[in-house]
Parts: sequence; structure tokens; C-alpha cells
Amino acid sequence: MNPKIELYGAHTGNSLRAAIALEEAGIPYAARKLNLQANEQRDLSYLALNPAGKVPTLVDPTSTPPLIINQSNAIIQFADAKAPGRLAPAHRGPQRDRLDRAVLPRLSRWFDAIEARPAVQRGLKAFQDH
Ligand SMILES: N[C@@H](CCC(=O)N[C@@H](CS)C(=O)NCC(=O)O)C(=O)O
Repeated sequence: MNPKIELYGAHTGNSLRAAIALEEAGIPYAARKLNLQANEQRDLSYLALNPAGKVPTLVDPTSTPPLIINQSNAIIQFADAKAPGRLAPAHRGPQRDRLDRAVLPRLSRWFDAIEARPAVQRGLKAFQDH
């Protein structure tokens, strides 16, 4: 089996929007849940992936060398690039330019409008606390 993309996160807005973007893009991933209260984000093994000790972090082992992405906005851009047209219009134009500048970096606001979508519900479950 091919190695899977891993998304390290917790029940936080930044982790959830990264998970939702992967779900919307149809990218298979394994959710690796960190317990922030237990300071798992400060474990040396995690700091090697994200020296700031923050979630989320995406690891794509299918890239050579493996791709490690720390910022939720960058993870959203990664999902958009892997599945053009699923998160935003695929082709450049006024609508796409506006999304790049405004909507993609502010996906948390956008979620209110799309909460009922199955992909969003799956993304929200990825880092559920219980
Ligand atoms: N700009 C970063 C912010 C990441 C961030 O602040 N994550 C918080 C949770 S939302 C975190 O990991 N906090 C744990 C800590 O600071 O120990 C992103 O969008 O990914």
C-alpha cells in the first residue's frame, strides 16, 4: 500500500480547516491526533516536523524528499493544488484571483456557510475530542 499523507492536528480551528480542505479535495490522509493539554506538540519527534510546536502539520511521504507543511493556509493551498477545481475555480480569472487573495486564507469564516457539506462533517470528525 502507498504511504499515506498524514495530518497532525487537534480539535482547533486551524487543524479542522486543514482537515476539511483535504476532505473537500478528496485527498486520503491519516489524522494524527495530538493532545495539546498534554503538550504532545512539544515532543521532540513532533518538533522535528514543526519546530514552532503548533498544529496542524501535514507530511506527504509520497514526495521526495517528504514534504512537510506547517501552516494551515499552506495546507489548504496544497490541497487546492493537488485537486484543481474542487476547492476553488481551477483557472485564473477575477473569481480565482479574489479567492487567492481573500477566501482561501480565511476559510474559517467560509465554514459557517458550508457546515452541512459531508466533506466538512468528515473533516470536523477527524480531530474530535471524544
Ligand atoms: N498560523 C498557524 C497557527 C497555528 C497555531 O497557532 N496552532 C495552535 C492551535 S490553533 C497551537 O498549535 N497551539 C499549541 C501551542 O501553542 O502550544 C496556522 O494557521 O497553522
